Order: sequence, then structure tokens, then C-alpha cells
Amino acid sequence: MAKKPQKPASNDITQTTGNAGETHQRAGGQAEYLTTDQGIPIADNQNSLKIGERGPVLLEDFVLREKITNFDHERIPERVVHARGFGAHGYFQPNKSHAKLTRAALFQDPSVRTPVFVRFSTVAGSEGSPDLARDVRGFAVKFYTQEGNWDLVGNNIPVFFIQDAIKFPDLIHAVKPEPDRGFPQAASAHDTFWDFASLTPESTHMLMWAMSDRAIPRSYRMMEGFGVHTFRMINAKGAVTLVKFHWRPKLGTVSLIWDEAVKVNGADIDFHRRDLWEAIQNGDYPEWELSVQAFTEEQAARFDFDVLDPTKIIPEEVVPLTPLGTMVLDRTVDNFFAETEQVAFCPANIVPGIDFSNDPLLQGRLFSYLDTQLSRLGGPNFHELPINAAKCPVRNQQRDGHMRTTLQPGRIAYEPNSLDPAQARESVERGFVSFPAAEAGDKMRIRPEAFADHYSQARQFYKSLLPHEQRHIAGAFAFELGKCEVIAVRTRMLGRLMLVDRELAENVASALGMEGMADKLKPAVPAKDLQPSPALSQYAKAAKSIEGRKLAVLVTDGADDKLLASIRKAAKAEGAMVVVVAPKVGGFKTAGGDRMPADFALNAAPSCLFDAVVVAPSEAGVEMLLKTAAAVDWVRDAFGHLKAIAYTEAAGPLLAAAGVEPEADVGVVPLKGRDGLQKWITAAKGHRLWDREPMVR
Ligand code: HDE
Repeated sequence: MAKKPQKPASNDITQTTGNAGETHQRAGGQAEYLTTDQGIPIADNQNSLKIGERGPVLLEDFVLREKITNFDHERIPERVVHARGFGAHGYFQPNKSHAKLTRAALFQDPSVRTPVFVRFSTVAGSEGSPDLARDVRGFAVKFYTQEGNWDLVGNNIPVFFIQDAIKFPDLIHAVKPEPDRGFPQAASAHDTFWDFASLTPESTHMLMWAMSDRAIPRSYRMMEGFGVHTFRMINAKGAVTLVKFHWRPKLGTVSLIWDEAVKVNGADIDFHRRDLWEAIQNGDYPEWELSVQAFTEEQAARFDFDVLDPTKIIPEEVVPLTPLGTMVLDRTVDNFFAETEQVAFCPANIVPGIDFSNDPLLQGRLFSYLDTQLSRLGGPNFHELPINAAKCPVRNQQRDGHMRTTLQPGRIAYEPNSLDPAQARESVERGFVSFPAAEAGDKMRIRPEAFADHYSQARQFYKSLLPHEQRHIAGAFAFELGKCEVIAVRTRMLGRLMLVDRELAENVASALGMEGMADKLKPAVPAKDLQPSPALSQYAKAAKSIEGRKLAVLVTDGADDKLLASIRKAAKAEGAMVVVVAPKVGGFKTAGGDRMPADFALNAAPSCLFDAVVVAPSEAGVEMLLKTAAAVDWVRDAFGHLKAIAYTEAAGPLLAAAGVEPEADVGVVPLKGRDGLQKWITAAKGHRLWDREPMVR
């Protein structure tokens, strides 16, 4: 005999589980009732409709069918590039009127905030790949302006691998997992990438950036952004200025080091998205200044490179940045899929007052993004999704198509028309007018001669960096080429590096154990020694600060609560955050006998997740930590990752077990006396103890 149906869960304090009698306590009590997508109330969400208790399931079970059908179609194709990303909402506010430069509505009035949505991303990895892959980061901003959406779809590196869009599929096929084996995931360290790169001289400058610390940022909040291409700005009088866009983060541009990035990927694959999420949730809203390098056609003609070539920068020492305003990210998404996944950026979305240049890479992108979104989002109406919809009137005669949601009333779906005088019309005054550039020439497939110097700026970049930044580039090349199995790929790439800088090439060759094996290559245009540009160095311009950083204190039972309080106070004064790591996540007993919660259990929070650390166990506690490999690694890694380490006297044996000498350098600080804590903070403000590096690596 059939059992009585279970009592519906919706208005019950207990939650049914499907097994007769077993229930969970549920918070809330009175809740609304569940329905199908057709609004029909659901009586049982635990069991499908059967004949008898053990009989077959019925096809007529519309509740089951609808639920499973929806689930079967939950995924949409991931982005072919930049699949792994994270978005947030905010606003842009100009610092004054920039009417002289552009008529674009968002730059006119410093009291007007334009809503924005930003999506940061990696390029090569799939949706579920780790955040700390060595990769370029996407930095895509959608401005919902009063005159329509403007998408500034940039990267955190100011140049690109290729000069012509026709090479993009080759570049991406080379870096993606190799097609016969489906690996490696989210990595350029394999033969096909370096085969392509070493055969593509125009990629040399970008490779220097991709092998630099820029490709393993500490946080999305600590990344620069660049529009890469040259664009135009046009004012109300029609006067044109050429511009390059720059985003500069308030927290400085800082990175992890490679060994740390590798470990972070294991400890917290979501490191970057969690960091952005937590910062915004905590009210620490990340900020960037938007600037342009503004220059004229005449100035451009005098540069020794072509401003249409996306493998070149304009040194800031030649054309300084003009700040336009500030972007603040102050709201996380409510739904990842609806917003971050369905957002559709497109470089072709520009507004009156901004225009394209003839950069052949940009021109190809103007086609690609809408095309890719048609298949990714399933039709031509994705502009109606709330995340993509303009926040100003949208009026035209476009109609119908898959999933059209706006209801467009009336008889008129064409233009010109006279049947309805209220219909929207073109406006010469307000409408977008392309800059009337004079263009003429023969039709041909050709690369301009002016694009041929692939080495001068690559060398300039290298020469402009600090010694540790240069070391990291050599280390990254050695790591990546070391992963290539084909010797000819390595020797060819070494040959290319010889054309950039002999010392760099020799360092890489020596790290690989391949001295003297570089191929002899002949450049089309040999590298010139350009003036170094100090603005290219991350650390030469990074402010000494721990604002926005995460500091960790390792404690055990018996740890000093007064010390913990003073660490928190000192960190708060500097705008940093403190977390407590204890052997058990349930917490620990302080020296004063109180129970205090921990933020993390030691085995879940290796020190690679934090910017600077304090080792503060009790004397009894340290005995236990000495027998815990995770505790020894915690200290050893903090030292190896060049972090500022403060320690209590009781921590001495743990430091010794980790091979860290007391006061080994200014970043290993005993917490005695009044100024110990301050010394540690001062050391942490330099981000990392770079002078320590030759000792540990
Ligand atoms: Fe993209 N790029 N790209 N790209 N790109 C895409 O568009 C493409 C390039 C960039 O968070 C795709 O909607 C071509 C440069 C970002 O959703 C696709 C070329 C720069 C994002 C596409 C380039 C970028 C994309 C994939 C060579 C920096 C992620 C899904 C001509 C200035 C945006 C999509 C987001 C995404 C094509 C080169 C930045 C396939 C053909 C240069 C930040 O349309």
C-alpha cells in the first residue's frame, strides 16, 4: 500500500530529505512555496512520480522533466579565450571636464558617476583553471554611459603578441592544450606555444612582458590595465587627438613570485576571485585611475615606431599620462552566471567622442567579439540581458530573433516612416559620426615596413627593470623553455633572446644548461639601444604600503592575546587585514584563558596565501608545531617567498627547524621591545625582501 505523501517542506520548520521520517532543522520557518517554471506549486521536490513504491518512473512527471531539462542546458559555451574570469560592478567619475579632448558624455561633468561592470580574466585556461596561471590578464570595462555602452576591452600588459588579427587563431591554438593530448591546461610552458612564439619575431616584446612578474599578479586590485591599441578622441568641434588608455591601481602594481604562484594554485585555485570578492564585501573598494597618453598625428609621425603597431608602447617619459578620472568597484555580482558569464564585451561598442584607429589587430577584433557572442549567447538579442543592456534609451527598428524579450508595440518596424510622427529619428547633432579619416591605397596583404623592428622595445623593457625583475624574466624563460621537449624550439628561442639582450639570453641558457647553443638568427631590424623607461618597472614606482594586503598570525593554545590585539591595531592603521591561523579552525585558548576563533586551520592556509606573517605560538604550542610539517613549511615558505616575518621568542625553535636564522635580514624581525611590530610593518611595506632572493634561489 502506498505511503501518504510527505508533508510539504515549504511551510514547515523542518526540511524533508526524501527518506521517510529523516528531517533537518531549517532556519526561517515560513517560506514561500516552490513552483515549476510555469508557476505550478510543487508538493514534493524529493521524489519522482512512480507506479508504486518500487515501480518505474512516469514520463508524465512534468516536475522531474522540467527540472532535469533545465539542468541539462545550464551551461553555455565558455569563452574561447578569457574563459576564466571574475566580474564586479562600480562606477567611473571624471576628475574634471575633459570637453577639450572628447565630447564623450562620461567625461564632461565631474559630478556625474557612470556605472561600470568590469571583468578580469586569464586568457589561456578554461573556466575552471587556476587563477595564478602565468598568463596575460584581461581587464575589460563596460561603461553604461548616457549615450550608450562603451567597452574598453583591455589587458594588464600594454602590448600584444601579434600585429595582425589573422594570426590570432594560430596564437591561441599554439597556447591552448595540445590537440592530440588535451594538456597542458592554462600554461604556455609547452612545445607548441614556444614553437609558434620562436617562429614569430613580432611576439618578442610581448614575451618579455608575459615572462615578467606582470603575468602573476598579486591581485586583480593590484594590476595596471591598458587599452593596448591607439584610439581617437574627438571633441565637440571635431578636433581629434590620438590616445592610449591606461588604468593605474591605487594599491600599486605588485605580483607574486613564481614558486608562490605555483603553491597558491594548489592552496586556493580561486585566489584572485576570492581576493576581489572579500575586498568588496569588506568595503575596501578597489580603485583605478583612468588616464590617456594624448598625442597628435604629427607627434606620432615623429616616433621611431608606428602607433598602429600593437606590439609597441609609447614611453611615458615621451608622452606622459593625463588622468581622466577614477573607477571604483563597490558591488559584487548577485549571480555569477547572469552577470559575469553572460556579460558580452565588444571593442566595437564605442560612443560619440571616441573612435577607432587603423591598428590591424583592433580592426580584426571589431569583427570577432560580436561574432563569438552570437554563438556563445545563442542569438542576436543578448544586448537585452540586464548585464549587457544600455542604461539609456534604446530605440530602433531591429526586431524579433531568438529570445527577444522587449515588447515593441505599434505597426512601424521600418524607417523612414510617416504613420507615427512620434517614432525615433536619426540625429546629426547627437549621433555617432565616424572621424572622416582620408584613406587611399592599393588593395594588398602586406605588413607595413614601420612594424619591422621587433627587438628595440623588447630590449628597452628589459633594461628599464630593476635587477630582481630582470632575474624573474630569466627564471620564467628558463622554466617555460625547460618544459619544452623539442630541443630545436629551445635553441631557436635562445637565438631570439640573443637579439634582445645577450646577458639575458646567456642567463637563460645557463639556467637550462644549454650554454652556447643559441641559434644564430638574423633580425630584419637589429635592436637599437633606446632610453630606458623607468615607468615600465612595477617596483620602481610602487608606493611603500601594505594597504589592501592580507597578513597572517600563526598561533597555538597559549598565544598572547595582547600581542594579537596590537598586531590587529597596527595593521588596521595601515589599511591591511589580519587573519589568524591556528592548528584547528575551531579556535585556540589564549594565554589569558579566553577562547578565540581562528580564521583558518593551519593545513588549509599555507603562508603563500598571505603577504607577511607573524609566528606567535606559545612555548608549549611550538613543541607541537615542530612535529607538524605544515608549520615548518609555513615558515620556510614565508622566508623563501621573501616575506617579512615577525616572531616571538617562543617561535625560535620553529624558525630554526625551517632553516631561518634569527634576524637573518631586516625582514626577519623579533617581536621584542616596542618597535618590533613597526619594524616588521616597515619591512612588509617594501612588498618583498628582494635582497634575500639570491640567498634562497
Ligand atoms: Fe580578445 N577576444 N581578441 N583581446 N579579449 C575575446 O570575445 C580577439 C585581444 C580581450 O571578460 C573573445 O567575448 C581577437 C587583445 C579580453 O568577457 C574573442 C583578437 C586584447 C577578453 C576575442 C584579440 C584582448 C577578450 C572571446 C586579435 C587586449 C575577455 C570571448 C585580433 C587589448 C572579455 C569574447 C571578457 C575576449 C577575440 C586580441 C582582450 C574570441 C580576434 C589585443 C579582456 O572574440
